[in-house]
Amino acid sequence: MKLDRIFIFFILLLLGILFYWVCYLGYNQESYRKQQTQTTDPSIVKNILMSEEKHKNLGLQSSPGFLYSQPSLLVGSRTDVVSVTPWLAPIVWEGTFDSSLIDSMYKKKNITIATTVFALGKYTRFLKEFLESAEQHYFVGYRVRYYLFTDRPEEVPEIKLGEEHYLTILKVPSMDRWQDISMGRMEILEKLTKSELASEADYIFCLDVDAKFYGPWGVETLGRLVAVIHPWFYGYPRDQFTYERRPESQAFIPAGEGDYYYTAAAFGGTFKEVHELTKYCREQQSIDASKATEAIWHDESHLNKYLLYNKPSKLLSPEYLWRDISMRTSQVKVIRLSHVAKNNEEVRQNA
Ligand code: 5GW
Ligand code: MN
Repeated sequence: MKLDRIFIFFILLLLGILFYWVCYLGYNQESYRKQQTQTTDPSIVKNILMSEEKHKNLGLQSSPGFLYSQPSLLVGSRTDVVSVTPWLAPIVWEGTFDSSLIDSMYKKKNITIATTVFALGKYTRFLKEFLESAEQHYFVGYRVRYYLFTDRPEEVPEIKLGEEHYLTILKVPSMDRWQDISMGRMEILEKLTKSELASEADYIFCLDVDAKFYGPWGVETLGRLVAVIHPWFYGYPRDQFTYERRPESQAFIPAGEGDYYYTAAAFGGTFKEVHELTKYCREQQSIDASKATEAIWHDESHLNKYLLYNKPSKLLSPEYLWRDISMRTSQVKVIRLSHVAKNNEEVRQNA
């Protein structure tokens, strides 16, 4: 009788363990299956992507009912200038685009434009006019993040920024020699375009600080790799461009080669492209430096070589970086950004 009870007790215990084991196994398999479906179901992945990246992945879309002038295939609004390169990149001049149309298309895309500017030594004096005028004309209505590199943060003026425009001040060590500033700038841009900041913006422009905006600079300038035609040489034959002509420099461009002469005072594009460009310039400049060589126009010479063999996807006419506001020419109908007059001897004395 006693033995029977013990036997039944053991049977029940065994059944209990078995039941627990079956339940546990079943639960585990269930959760395993759940995990599998979550990570392998492509529609879920796609849905997440679509909701976050929808606007950015789609091409430019215009809206039904939005009216604008009919584009013509027979009559161009500009006949005095060329508005496409031989590799079919647009050259942006006033009159070649409809800003209300492109604004209506880019407004849907929720884009951010990073903008870098360097103000070392006495160049901080240009900041007030540069930033104040930018706030009047530069990507008004779009999200802009300025990254200002300076060795004198205390001299950065208080500027009232427009809606969705932000300014980050980044302190850098002082540099006196132009060679160091020129190469240091490329190195900083190379790092910035590879940093986590790259995920905070869609496009980047790198601009000189000794400049002032006088007219609109907007989404017509956006592209994969964007170069600006230098305001002095646009009518010149290529052999008169101030390319580096000495073969001992990495920036050497042989006679007979060349498309346009680009300025180093303004360039841009996507983070990936600007990273490649600035990395190249920094590398070539340091090879030159190791041979005690310096290209004739520093970073601009290397930038021109890069852009000769890595064609920009969009070119901006000299409207986007003019010589001087008091100078006029018939082709430049709108001056958007112009160098300000500066006393080189005075501002370049950084000591
Ligand atoms: C520039 C030339 C010689 C020595 C120093 C400089 C310098 C350049 C400087 O002391 N501080 C400085 O911030 N820069 C940065 O480099 C500015 O952003 C400036 O706009 C840019 C290019 O130098 P620029 O404007 O003097 O060159 P150019 O060819 O437009 O006259
Ligand atoms: Mn300049």
